[in-house]
Amino acid sequence: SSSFNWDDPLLLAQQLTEDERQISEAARAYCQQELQPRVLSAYREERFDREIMSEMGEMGLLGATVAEEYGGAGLNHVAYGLIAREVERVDSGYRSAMSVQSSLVMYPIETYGSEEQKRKFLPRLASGEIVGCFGLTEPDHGSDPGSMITRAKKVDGGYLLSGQKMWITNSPIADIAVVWAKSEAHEGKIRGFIVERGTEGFSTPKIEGKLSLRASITGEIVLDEAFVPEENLLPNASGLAGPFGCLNKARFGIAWGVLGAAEFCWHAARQYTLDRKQFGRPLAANQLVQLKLANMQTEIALGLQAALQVGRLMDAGNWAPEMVSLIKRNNCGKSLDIARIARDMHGGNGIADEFGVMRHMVNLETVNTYEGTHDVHALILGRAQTGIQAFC
Ligand code: TGC
Ligand code: FAD
Repeated sequence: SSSFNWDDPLLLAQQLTEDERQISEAARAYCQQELQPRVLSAYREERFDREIMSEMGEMGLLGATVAEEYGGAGLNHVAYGLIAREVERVDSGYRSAMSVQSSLVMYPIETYGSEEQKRKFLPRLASGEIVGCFGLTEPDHGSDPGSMITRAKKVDGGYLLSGQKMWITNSPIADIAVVWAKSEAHEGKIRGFIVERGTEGFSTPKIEGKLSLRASITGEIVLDEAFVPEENLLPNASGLAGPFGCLNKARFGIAWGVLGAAEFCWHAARQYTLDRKQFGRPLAANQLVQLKLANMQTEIALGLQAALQVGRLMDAGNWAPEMVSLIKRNNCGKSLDIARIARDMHGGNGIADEFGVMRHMVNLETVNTYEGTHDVHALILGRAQTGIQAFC
């Protein structure tokens, strides 16, 4: 038998390759040294520091799975998940910035793009020289993106895009936007378009007043007959399968990322209840407190094993989107519960931003909602086992 590691109870680290461990450690060092010190003021001031994208690019954290010939790191899915976990241990908003660039902008360009598009955009996205965003959600079409109203009209040399996208991570600072629209020239099918900053009729107003994910910048995309040249149409994606292909990757990263946030909250609650004394002894001496810590440890350990298994299956090409729904839903819901309980265990201090637990808690409200809400993923899993589509 071997000894029990309270913070790695099922020996996740031993199940990783040497390369994966090194990537995880390098990501953790960067995140703890460079991101953690910034997050408190960024959150208070509702600010995203643009240079973080360039730093992440330099560290090789953008487009981790994208091929090296296009500036990516050429890593496997497990390594991408480990990076997401380290970034989100600091803040879900920083992980959002990384996920969108990697899974929702670089991935579709690499997978659905022309050779020219890959050469033109991917290396600069990988280095963080340019920032991208992903426009699927609309003000009146969130869980049901198939009903979108944004349209592409064919004109000489390209398309005119009209419509509005809502709740778009990074849009106000984006140099390019991957926008999904119904194209009249393609039988009304959903197609992907790369819209470049500076295009007339393209604007990205910032959404103010978020009580969650405040260290991430979010905005709209407004398209008023914005001209997109033919060469900026993604040639190899048609229908909802285009954007969903990207979402599979981003949701997988989220399933790892949220557990980083949950680990932060669990470790903080453990240390706090060991240090804090009430009734003459540490809070951690109470059975109720130990029960909460045991539940956190268990859910995180199981969630990580599930994420690792799906990552290994993705790397082997033997996976299904429903597996991703299962871990995205479970790990987000469990992490949100863990953050709420950790907040409670900190008593009054739990509401102070210096302690970080309530920031994670309110961030996880968003993460539980975006990329398919907790309930939408239940409906996807319900459909897969009953054959009955319950959401429409
Ligand atoms: P449905 O009939 O299920 O499918 C339509 C077509 O799409 C294909 N498809 C998929 N392909 C690949 N992967 C998947 N996961 C897929 N899911 C569906 C499907 O095969 C079909 O293809 P085809 O060729 O037969 O047409 O479509 P539906 O309209 O009934 O879908 C319903 C539902 C609920 C499953 C879906 O709409 C859904 O997942 N809704 C949630 C929306 C969502 O996740 N939005 C995310 C916006 S992006 C975002 O939140 C970024 S936040 C980033 C950050 O800051 O980190
Ligand atoms: P709705 O779809 O209106 O859902 C509201 C409620 O109804 C939810 O509880 C939902 O589960 C429930 N519901 C919906 N349909 C059903 C049903 N059939 N049965 C039972 N319950 C149902 N989108 C992008 O495209 N790009 C981005 O970069 C992006 N970033 C985001 C960043 C932030 C900070 C936020 C908050 C959102 C972001 N989103 C982004 C949008 C996100 O994906 C949507 O908010 C999400 O898909 C839910 O859509 P909705 O907000 O319209 O909610």
